[in-house]
Amino acid sequence: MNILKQKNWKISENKVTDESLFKKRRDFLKLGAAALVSSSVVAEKLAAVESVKRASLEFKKTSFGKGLELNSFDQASTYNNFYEFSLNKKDPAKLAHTLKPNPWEIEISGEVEKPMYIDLHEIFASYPLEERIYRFRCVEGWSMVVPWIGITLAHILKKAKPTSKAKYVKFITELDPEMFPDQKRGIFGNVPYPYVEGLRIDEAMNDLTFMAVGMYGKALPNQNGAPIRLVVPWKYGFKSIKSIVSIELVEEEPLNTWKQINEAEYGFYANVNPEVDHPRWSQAKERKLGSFFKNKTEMFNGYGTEVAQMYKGMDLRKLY
Ligand SMILES: Nc1nc2c(c(=O)[nH]1)N[C@H]1C(S)=C(S)[C@@H](COP(=O)(O)O)O[C@H]1N2
Ligand SMILES: [Mo]
Repeated sequence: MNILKQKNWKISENKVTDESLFKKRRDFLKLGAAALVSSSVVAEKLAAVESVKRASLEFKKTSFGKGLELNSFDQASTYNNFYEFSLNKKDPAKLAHTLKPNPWEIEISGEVEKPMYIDLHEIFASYPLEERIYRFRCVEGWSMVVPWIGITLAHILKKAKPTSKAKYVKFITELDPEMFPDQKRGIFGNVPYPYVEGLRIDEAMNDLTFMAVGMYGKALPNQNGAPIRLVVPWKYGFKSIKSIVSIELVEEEPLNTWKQINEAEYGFYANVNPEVDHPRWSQAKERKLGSFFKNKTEMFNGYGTEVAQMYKGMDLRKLY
């Protein structure tokens, strides 16, 4: 996404890149590789090694997304928005080895009868994982089709028993500058961290709302939000927050990061809508990764049957 409020010098990533490549070189040497030609070769080899290491998952197939043509694993795992690493979409795949997804806990707090910490292993052990093939649409105008593996968010929330005051759900990404190089830069970073997102409680409980722990048959690559990230397929991609450590049930609408950065351009709801243009570009069409032609954007990204009733009576031009 474009960050208008920032000057170009803030976007320079040289320092971060150098540091990360240095560490990567060390890691790679630990793996027993010799004769390194250049740091970019190291980065690429390391990324390859990491993708081989991803754990295979057991899951059941579902009918979600039947008939859609999948994007390749390569496309989905090398073209990423993950600002905690970089603004450049090719970089997270090379830099995300600093993210340590194990061990990992999610805190569930706020308006719940049973506040708790859930260990990621519990999620793997206590729920049957399912695969859901969803369309995914970034607000920037690109899209993809991904086979996610995970469980519904409703499964997790019900465990903590939301009270009647729980009107919204607030999600927070891990804050750890050792894992996320852009967080080291504090207020000079690209985004105010930690990254925050939110959903209305009925959106959070909708059966489409998914917590992914894997994709393409295996655990999530770090750059796609390991070990656990949200996937809300009828909303623009920035709602699908990565590497979540906190889920808080709250009474008031939480201020999500992109709305905080630029409210005129990014709202709370962020439902995919071909009729509401971004102030700087049209949303009428989109380009699927890897395709030459553009397609028409679908209202609610094609999920209107499942979600349109939640927005009855709302002015979706104002509540964008
Ligand atoms: N924590 C965090 N979550 C994030 C982002 C981010 O920068 N940080 N980018 C968002 C945006 S803009 C998009 S399009 C998707 C990209 O997910 P992908 O890399 O798996 O395609 O992640 C979303 N979640
Ligand atoms: Mo995005």
